[in-house]
Amino acid sequence: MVAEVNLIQKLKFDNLGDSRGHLVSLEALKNIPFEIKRVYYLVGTHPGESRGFHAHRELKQVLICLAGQCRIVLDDGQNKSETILNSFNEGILIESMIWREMHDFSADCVLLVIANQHYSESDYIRNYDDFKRLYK
Ligand code: T46
Repeated sequence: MVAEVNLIQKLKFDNLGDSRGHLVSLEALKNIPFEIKRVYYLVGTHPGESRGFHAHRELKQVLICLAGQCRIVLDDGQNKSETILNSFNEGILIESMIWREMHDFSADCVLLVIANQHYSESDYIRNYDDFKRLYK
């Protein structure tokens, strides 16, 4: 029997907050395991809309749900794993060549994404059959 691979790489960030509230600090090559070249965020995703449905050839990213929640599905071509992101001090690392889908966004979801590369459309693999072919 082949062991199931868990593709979810969780990152836990220290909460440096105090009686005034929370504070989380993200630093390249410290609690973010790469040099940071880009930060973007997804807000106001409409209920019932899913996002993603692509892989990246080189890009690595960390996803953190600052508010609300969403469900992330990762697929390496052989294994599928999923997790709910719903904590401002927990993230997941997505390595390159992982197919990702984002589902079930709550109306208040704020999804922060930290990336190790600038935006490049040529880094995207947006067709699942192409992804499977490249994976082999
Ligand atoms: C990912 C998941 C988690 C840019 O011009 N610059 C950017 O930095 C990004 C991220 C996107 N775009 C453009 C490309 C598209 O025309 O914005 C448009 C929407 O992007 P996309 O449909 O790829 O968005 P999602 O939410 O499906 O995926 C995004 C990221 O693109 C992707 O890298 O891993 O979030």
